[in-house]
Parts: sequence; structure tokens; C-alpha cells
Amino acid sequence: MEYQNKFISPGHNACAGCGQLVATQAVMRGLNKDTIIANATGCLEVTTTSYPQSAWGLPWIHSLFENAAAVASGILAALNKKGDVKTKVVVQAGDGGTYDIGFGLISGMWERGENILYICYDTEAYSNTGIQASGSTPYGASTTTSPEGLKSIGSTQRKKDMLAVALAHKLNYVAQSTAGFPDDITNKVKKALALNGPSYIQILSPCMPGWKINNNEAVMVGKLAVRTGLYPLLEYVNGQLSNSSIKNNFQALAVEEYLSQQGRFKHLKPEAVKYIQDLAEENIKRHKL
Ligand SMILES: Cc1ncc(C[n+]2csc(CCOP(=O)(O)OP(=O)(O)O)c2C)c(N)n1
Repeated sequence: MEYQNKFISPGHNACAGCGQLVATQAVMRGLNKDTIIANATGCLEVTTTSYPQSAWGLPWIHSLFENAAAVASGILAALNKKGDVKTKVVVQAGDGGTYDIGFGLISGMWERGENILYICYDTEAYSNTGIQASGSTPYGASTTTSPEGLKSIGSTQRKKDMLAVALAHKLNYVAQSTAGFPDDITNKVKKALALNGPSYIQILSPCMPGWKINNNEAVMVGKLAVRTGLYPLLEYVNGQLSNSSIKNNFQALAVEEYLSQQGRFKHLKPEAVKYIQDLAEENIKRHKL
């Protein structure tokens, strides 16, 4: 396995050990040089492009927070006009850009069935602006807009099911992974691009300040998300579940193993933990292969 990365260089200023950058490096290993990236606003954009520098080794564009999907559609239209069928178009965005702010334009891009790979780095909050809750924030997480307190358990919402939203748009390829499994990410990117047609890959990307974990814990926490069944590795081809980390012999760890590693869940009482355990069980039932 080639771990040298020519498309994202180490000179960016993301937090040391950032889960999103672990995931990005894995994504970049799945791309080839004939790729154009449209990036939404967010940590990945801000930390890799401090003017006049750039950490990107591929053509890369940032415009606004909400319009990365529309920018990608425009790039694809220009490539089509030029008769270029070789160059791939990839969108990268955080969960705020995907679940909330860019939602409408993503839906339009998917509706048009365009051959674009959309990657969501899911940090489960608006990380770059100081950990505000997004549509992806899970139940019980403390964020700056859903802080835990005497009368608050943190976020009381259930995480929006973006995978189901993507599937409802009948994409050719929909997958989920975590920064705990970089090779799984790389393989999924390669597969999405080989299949052609619209595709969506969502990657759980542990965030040190947001999740209140240490700099060396992003990969470990990413693995625990999978092993508890809270965030399984999933792959849907043409709408059918074709691969899942939850197989017949899957032995799930208790969700406490995952929650107790993270400061954002430290305040949770047994009854909230039980509710999250039920969510994991529901997930396990639903995604068993
Ligand atoms: C329309 C608009 N709203 C808000 C902002 C401010 N803003 C910049 S980055 C950011 C957070 C991005 O969160 P997310 O998309 O989850 O990516 P992350 O930083 O977590 O990787 C926000 C709210 C903006 N630039 N544009």
C-alpha cells in the first residue's frame, strides 16, 4: 500500500491528528491526477488554503459554503462541452455543508444524475466555527449551541439519516466509512469512481476540540464507532446493501465503550446511554448483511 500522498501535502494547519485529515488522505489515495475538486467552506477548506499557500496537489476550487455541489455541476458541464470524459469531479464538504446549508443544491445535483462523487466528512457539528450543532449532531452530544447542563443532556435531536436521503435520490453508489478504517475509505472512493454515475460517501471524522478527545485518538474512536454498531461501514450499489461491517457473527461492543472516550458525552446518565444503545441495536438490525 502506497502511503505517500501527492494530492494533499502535510503543510496544512489542521489540528495534529485531525480525523478529517486522516480521512482526506485516504480519499486522496483513491483519486488519480485527472480529478477536479470542489470544496465547501469548512475546516478542510480553511486549514488547507491559508493564502498564499495551498496543500492541494490537484485542481481545487472553493466558492461559497452552500454551493459546492452547484460548482461541481458547472465544472462537469464545462468538461462535457469540451468532450473530456476522463476527468472526474469530486465534491468535499463537512456535515454542516451537506446536511444543512448545501442540502438543496446537493439534491438538485443528485436529481440530475450527474457523474459526480460527493464526499461528506462528518464531524457531527460545525467544527470550524466553534462546534455548533448541525443536522448530523447525535443525541446527547454537548455542542456550543446544545450545551449540557443541569437541565440539558446536550442535543436532543436524532442525527438526520443522510444515507437514506442519498438512497432516495437513487444514486448508483452510496457508502459510509470512518477515519478508523482508512483503507476502507480508499477502496470506496476507487469503487465509486469506477462505477460512474452519482455517488455519495459519508465518513465519520472525529474532531479533537469538538469531541473532546486527545490528538492520538481519532482513529481509535473511529474504530469504536464501527464496533459498537453506531456507525457501521456500509456500501449500497444501485440501492442494494452490498457490504456491511455488520455480518451474522458481529459481536457489538456496548456503546459506553465509544461514548466514554469523548468529553462531549461525559455528562450522560444511564437512561440517555440506554437510548443510544437502542439506536445502535436498531442500526445493527437494519444493516445486517
Ligand atoms: C452561508 C454561510 N453560513 C455560515 C458560514 C460560516 N461558516 C464557515 S465554516 C462553518 C462551519 C462548517 O461546518 P461543516 O460544514 O460541518 O464543516 P467542518 O468545519 O465541521 O469541517 C460556518 C458555519 C459561511 N461561511 N457561510
